[in-house]
Amino acid sequence: MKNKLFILWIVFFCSCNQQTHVSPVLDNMALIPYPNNIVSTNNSLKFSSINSIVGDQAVSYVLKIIHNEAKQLIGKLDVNNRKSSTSSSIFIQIVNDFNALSKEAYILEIKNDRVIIKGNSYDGIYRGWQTFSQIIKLADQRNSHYIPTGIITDSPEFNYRGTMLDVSRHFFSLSEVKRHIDLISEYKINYLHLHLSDDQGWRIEIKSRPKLTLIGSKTEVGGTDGGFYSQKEYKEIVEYASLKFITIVPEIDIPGHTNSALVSYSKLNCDGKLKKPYIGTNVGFSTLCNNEYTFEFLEDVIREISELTPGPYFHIGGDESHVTTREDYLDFISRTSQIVKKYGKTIIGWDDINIGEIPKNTILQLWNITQQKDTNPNDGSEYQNKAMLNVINGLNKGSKILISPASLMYMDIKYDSLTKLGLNWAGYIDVKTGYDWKIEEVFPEIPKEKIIGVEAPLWSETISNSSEIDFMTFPRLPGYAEIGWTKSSLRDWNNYKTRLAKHSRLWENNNVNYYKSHLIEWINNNTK
Ligand code: TNX
Repeated sequence: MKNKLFILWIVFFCSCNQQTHVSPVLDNMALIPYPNNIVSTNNSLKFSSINSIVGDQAVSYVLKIIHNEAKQLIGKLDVNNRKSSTSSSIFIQIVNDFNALSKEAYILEIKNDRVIIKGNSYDGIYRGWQTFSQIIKLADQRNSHYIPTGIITDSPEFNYRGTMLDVSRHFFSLSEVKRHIDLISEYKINYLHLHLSDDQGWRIEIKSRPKLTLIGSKTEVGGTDGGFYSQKEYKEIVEYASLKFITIVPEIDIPGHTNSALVSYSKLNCDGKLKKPYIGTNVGFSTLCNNEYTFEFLEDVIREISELTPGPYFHIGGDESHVTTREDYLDFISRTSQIVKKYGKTIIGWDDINIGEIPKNTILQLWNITQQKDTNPNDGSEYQNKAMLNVINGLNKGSKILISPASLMYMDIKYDSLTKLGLNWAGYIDVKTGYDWKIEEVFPEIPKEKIIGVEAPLWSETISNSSEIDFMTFPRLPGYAEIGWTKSSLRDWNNYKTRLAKHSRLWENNNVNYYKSHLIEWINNNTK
């Protein structure tokens, strides 16, 4: 009897002990995007015992960035310049000897007394840090000082995992853009495309063309005040994003979607007269005039923006130019492409630009897919919308493809018929529709090596503040981030939705206004 009691006591003691010390195994954590390889070692690390960040001179740039973030997450940390790991530290190291195709590849090793993050570049080390920081944020709140041990060896499926923010239909302030960068960065998004001009407003200072901001920036949809980023502010956005290893892609949409330029400079209009400002939401009614003045103008714009932009891409739009003649459109695409090339950037354009003379490495952004099938006018066969014909034509010209199908990836499309914000021209996109598809199944015609990645655009006809940006972005964005990062063979809706459910607590902690889709059994602070 005494023995039995003793055993019972041991069992009781161990289970109590487990409650305070043992966290879930590493491969069960609700990580998004899910890493491509996790080996759990079934121990735990008391992360509050970490008291320093260690690395040598070669990593000092990224070490400083990580230190700044880690202080907020873990608390005060010392920085030590050393070439090897010590206990109670996060050790970061550049290694050239692991076989990784991507500069974002990393190895994250969580031991019971230390953390080691390795990459072959700063980007990789930072991605490893992001995974570690998500593990801490997801750690069970009742057990918050412990996280599970193991080794994550990870690298992204696609090098481009982007989102787009339309700052033209509605203008968003510098702090709203920074907030958005913070939130998308949690999911390893690495490109932010800014739609800087459209009919309703011009949003970036061009020093040689001051009327663009004096006149063209003043309006936005609905008649409220617009705004613009000074060159200094734009640089601040670029810099802020770069600290999270996010590259800014600027877009100046031509030759259509240009009313805000046409209200600023009369010579851009073929009749020489200024247009009236536009605050509605129609598309396809404006065009630049195909004349020499316009090309001098475009050269000024492209030169100034390229000089402010360290990233490799310049987006020239090219969509829905319904009132530009085909001949003029072709001139616009070929001449503008040459200007972009002259300033050292690679062209991205909406898939419409495939018909133009485009340089070999041009990137076509596949967008025009709705949820209905179209009929091919040539032979009556069914095909999956105009965009597929555009993309196939572009592939034949040596283009690469950025995947942004409206019916699956547009974050301005309503979740369902009851969603107050958003549009529904491409159907409805609830969390499952947005996540539960595979690029190779939806677009079997596009060879994988021709796909640079994915981008989820957020158009802003109906969206005018941070809370509305959040609502359309979450919970869909994490799914797009995972489509871009995680091998499709490892992705599964049922598994994903249980992981996603645990992210609501992270959003609530940051006051993120997310759509509480009934497809997800949300786990939040109040139910903990
Ligand atoms: C189509 S996507 C557009 C935009 C609109 C969007 C609304 C694209 C290249 N053009 O001008 O804002 O639909 O969903």
